[in-house]
Amino acid sequence: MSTQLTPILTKFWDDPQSWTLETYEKHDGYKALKKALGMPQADLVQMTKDSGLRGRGGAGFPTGMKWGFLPAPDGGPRYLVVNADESEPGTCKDIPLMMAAPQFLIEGVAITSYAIGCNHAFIYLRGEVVHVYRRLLRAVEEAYAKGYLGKNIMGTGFDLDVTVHAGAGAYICGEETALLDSLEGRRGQPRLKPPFPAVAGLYARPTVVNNVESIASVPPILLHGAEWFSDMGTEKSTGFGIFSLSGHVTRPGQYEAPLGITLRELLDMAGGMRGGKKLKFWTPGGSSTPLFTDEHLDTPLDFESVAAAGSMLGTRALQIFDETTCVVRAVERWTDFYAHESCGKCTPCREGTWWLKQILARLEHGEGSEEDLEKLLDICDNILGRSFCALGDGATSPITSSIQYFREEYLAHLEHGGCPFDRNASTLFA
Ligand code: L3W
Ligand code: SF4
Repeated sequence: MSTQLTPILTKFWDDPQSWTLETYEKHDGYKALKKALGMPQADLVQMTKDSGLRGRGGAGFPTGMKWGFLPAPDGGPRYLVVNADESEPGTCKDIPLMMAAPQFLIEGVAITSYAIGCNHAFIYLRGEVVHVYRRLLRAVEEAYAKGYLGKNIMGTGFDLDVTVHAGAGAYICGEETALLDSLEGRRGQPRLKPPFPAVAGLYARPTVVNNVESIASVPPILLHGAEWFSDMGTEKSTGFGIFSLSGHVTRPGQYEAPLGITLRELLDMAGGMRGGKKLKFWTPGGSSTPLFTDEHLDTPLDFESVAAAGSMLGTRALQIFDETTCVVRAVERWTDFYAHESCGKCTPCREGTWWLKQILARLEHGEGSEEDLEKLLDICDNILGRSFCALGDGATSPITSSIQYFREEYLAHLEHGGCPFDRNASTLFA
């Protein structure tokens, strides 16, 4: 796998002033917007379709197709909402991108807004990251001052306002319809789909909701062409993406590479496993995606190959765990998170995640029974496909996959009367 074409979005992150508009302009910043404003809007949508860009927020839905779902203009407003509510455990790509090079996002917002006929775009950011909020406000301010946002952009007659909105800090607000409710000032809970936001989104108007990295990828695609992008990656998972590696790796961080790269190759880039230890398990796309093991080191990290191997590419959040980690403890920690973040709207997830948490806690402490494993699987079966949104489904992934690969380790807790791992030997979950 060649990684020569990357980095793109992470190219100048090492520059101490990487976040300024001046630095961005030195790296071809806003040339793509200038080009876009001279093109018919339909051509921009077509170019995005031709590039094969798929949503970088987890689901991988084709971006150009989503834009194409908007109904014909009726004279009323239509909106672009950027989902910057990055909260999936292990996912740390959008926040670093917005901190290091926020203008990629702002330029992408301007191009996308023009393409879909939107004059007011929103960036919905998770509430906890006040430093990112400040950085985005500053970046938007700089873009207004330079005439890249506001009235009559570059003298073309195109007007665009951008509002940065910080939420109150709830994982569920990363679900696009809960995000829209929250943005409208209501409690963030998922809406029934359809109608999809493309038809009835913010204030019941046609709305495109896209992830930060998806939108930030638009300016490079426009500058270099759809074919340049689709030549990277695989046939159905084109282009590049930011892979965030965390946990037991020598150099955790963000690694940009064409889709289809493998964990083995990414580990080479990241200096290998920390302390030369052995890989035990990992998440290909955050904790909502079924676990992989060392068997999957050579699985190409594209949407199709990861799905064929039984998981999901998700947000490319690779959380790496070595042989010193107790998988039951890791799964218990993730399940605590889901139980806490369940919005409570539907019974399978609200009640189910609570029970999963109780059972996992007793197993981890060696107080359960072998029957508890079947109970866990039964509850997961009652959540999966029966919950109102993807949070419920995601909560079951670490449990079912860990029992699939590490049943013996669950049983060892019962035999040992507690966790057989030495907590002090692991740098995680101490
Ligand atoms: C119009 C249609 N639009 C689909 C749109 C839809 C949405 C997109 C994908 O979940 C996943 C989830 C997490 N007309 C349409 C249509 N759309 N059909 O396409 O929709 P969907 O339902 O497949 O997925 P989703 O609800 O967006 C996202 C997984 O990502 N994930 C979660 C990460 C969490 C974060 C975070 O930290 N905030 O990103 C990680 O793997 O499990 O499966 O826009 O409207 N006919
Ligand atoms: Fe809320 Fe969970 Fe139901 Fe989603 S699955 S609506 S988070 S209770």
